[in-house]
Amino acid sequence: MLKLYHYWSSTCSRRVRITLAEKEIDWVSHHVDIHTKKEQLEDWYKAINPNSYVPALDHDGKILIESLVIMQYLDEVFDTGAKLVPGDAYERGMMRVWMDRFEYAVHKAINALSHSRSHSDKFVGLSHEELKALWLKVGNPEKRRILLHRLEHGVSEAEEASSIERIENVLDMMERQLEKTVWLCGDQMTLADIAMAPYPERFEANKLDMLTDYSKRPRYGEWVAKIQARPAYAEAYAFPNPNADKQ
Ligand SMILES: N[C@@H](CCC(=O)N[C@@H](CS)C(=O)NCC(=O)O)C(=O)O
Repeated sequence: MLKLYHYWSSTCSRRVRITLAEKEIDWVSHHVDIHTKKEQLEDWYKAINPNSYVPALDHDGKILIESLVIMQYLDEVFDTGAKLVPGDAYERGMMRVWMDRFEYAVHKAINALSHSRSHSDKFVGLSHEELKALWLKVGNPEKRRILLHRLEHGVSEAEEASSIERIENVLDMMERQLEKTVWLCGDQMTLADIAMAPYPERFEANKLDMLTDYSKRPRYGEWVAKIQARPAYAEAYAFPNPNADKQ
């Protein structure tokens, strides 16, 4: 059995759900409420993912973490649906270079930007001390340090500016690549494209106008429209917020 521990609106969960849909794989959902209940900080979940992050995959009792690793595992193990990893070793290498950029530049930067925008309601109703006690439970030491630092100092203007600069740098690289190829690694959509797929919607949600002005990067704009039009994207985004009626 294939069980995905995930959160409805998490970018990393959406990457994996798009992959599952593209590959037409059946899966069972275990929704982890990282927002209201903060289940990622509970011991039962830390036994699954010691970093206190979603997603995590349970394949017949074998646990795998890290969304980009899970996506590559799914493509390797399941011979169904689309083939999402290039057969050519160089293209496969480039796919991983793009995935690395999306993880270490885009994901980390949008995390800092979201913290001071759409995620701010996460912290309403909790005192400084209650939040500190929660963040001390975060499994990943780097994330724990960042959250404790943000609790005291917020996200500085300098950090916001450097986060935007890092994302713009990646979008510029995408623009140059997409002038030459239809998808990031050639004529076929690959996991590199899926790894980036959830972020344009995040840029919109966070009103980051400098990242959503497609007249500056028209090829990137076409890519966004193309990936968002895929049925697998719609399927991944259709996963409902189980707490919608309680919020
Ligand atoms: N490198 C990890 C990052 C996972 C990650 O950042 N997950 C976020 C949601 S997209 C999370 O679980 N955050 C927990 C929190 O906000 O406390 C991966 O790709 O799986």
